[in-house]
Amino acid sequence: MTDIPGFAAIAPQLERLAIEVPSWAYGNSGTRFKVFGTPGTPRSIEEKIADAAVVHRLTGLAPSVALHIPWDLVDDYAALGEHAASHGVRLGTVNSNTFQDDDYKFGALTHVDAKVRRKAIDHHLECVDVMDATGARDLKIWLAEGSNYPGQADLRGRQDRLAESLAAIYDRLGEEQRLVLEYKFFEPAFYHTDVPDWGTSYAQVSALGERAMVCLDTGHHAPGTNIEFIVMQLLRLGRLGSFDFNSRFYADDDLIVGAADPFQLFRIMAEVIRGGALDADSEVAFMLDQCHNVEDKIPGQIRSVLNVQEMTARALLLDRDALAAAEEAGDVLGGNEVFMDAFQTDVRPALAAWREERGLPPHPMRAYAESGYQQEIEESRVGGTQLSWT
Ligand code: AOS
Ligand code: ZN
Ligand code: ZN
Repeated sequence: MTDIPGFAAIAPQLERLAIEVPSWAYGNSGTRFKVFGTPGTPRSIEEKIADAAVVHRLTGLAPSVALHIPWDLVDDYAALGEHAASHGVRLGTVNSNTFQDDDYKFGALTHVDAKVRRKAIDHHLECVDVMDATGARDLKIWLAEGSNYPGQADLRGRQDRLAESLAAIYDRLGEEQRLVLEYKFFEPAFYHTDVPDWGTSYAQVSALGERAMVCLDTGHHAPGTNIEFIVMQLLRLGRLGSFDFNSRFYADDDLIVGAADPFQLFRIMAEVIRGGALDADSEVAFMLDQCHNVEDKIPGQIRSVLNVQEMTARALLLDRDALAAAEEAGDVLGGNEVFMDAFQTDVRPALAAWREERGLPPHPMRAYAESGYQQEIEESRVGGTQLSWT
């Protein structure tokens, strides 16, 4: 299959890699300056799912689609689930939204007014109803809450109210369901954010119970943060629930994962593997959280899952015995060389062969370009309203 030593041995773990794609990645998105419309953009959640299914069909890597409520609101989630199944994918994580309602200007789950908190809690309970209907396991919560000026808010009071609100949501979960709390160091609030870092998310979810976990979005850290250390620590503590993969040059750029810093993605995947998150019994969810502002969305998603697969394969090739020997011997540069050898391995030809063996196109990007799907949706999806990120 390949002349890369050890490649055949990594196949079982590689086989397990599944990356959930976000429904919002298929809609138009942009910055606060401009949202560019792209021909062929879906006009319904059904069309988003059809597009996501193309990503899975060509890569074998993306079997599920994350929903966002209320953007993906429908009357009948069982029917939506059947629609997904008929396209060869399933519905995944349900993402809540407390960032687009005027009532939440000064907070949602942390708001000083109990009525506003109740409304925000009720929204999450509705998300759990959706999960019941679709069979989703995870409720992912990202909160746009915080303050812009010192003195604007009581930091401690907000943290206490957050704990109470999260407990009310957690209580509603079924036995197989999980709450996953995402952290982000800033934006839209600029002075303080109520869940700014993994430590706060960890403290909050630990207080809830065993089915509450942390979501690590790779774009949500200050520049220079050692993200793989956080991955290691959360896995060590048994609280890494999920990843939101993307990449960033400056802030929360939501660019294609692995585009800005492939080496960082490799280092993250090395800790994922070291911490058992690719083992057969792992419950860690791998998701994309990206927006494709100027590139075509479907190939943007294909490129993304391929990038994760490539860095996973390289990280699986890491010679752990040689690494451990070098580390124990205090061989600084020897250990680094073992690490870099794995990172520098070009796994693309081996992965192309691996795909062919599984009946997948060896070059999914090329296969998409040649499939005619892009032209087809550009021609057929006229009329109606294209969906956008919000
Ligand atoms: C926001 O910055 C977060 O990354 C969220 O995970 C996500 O992008 C948003 O909630 C859309 O679902
Ligand atoms: Zn995210
Ligand atoms: Zn984000």
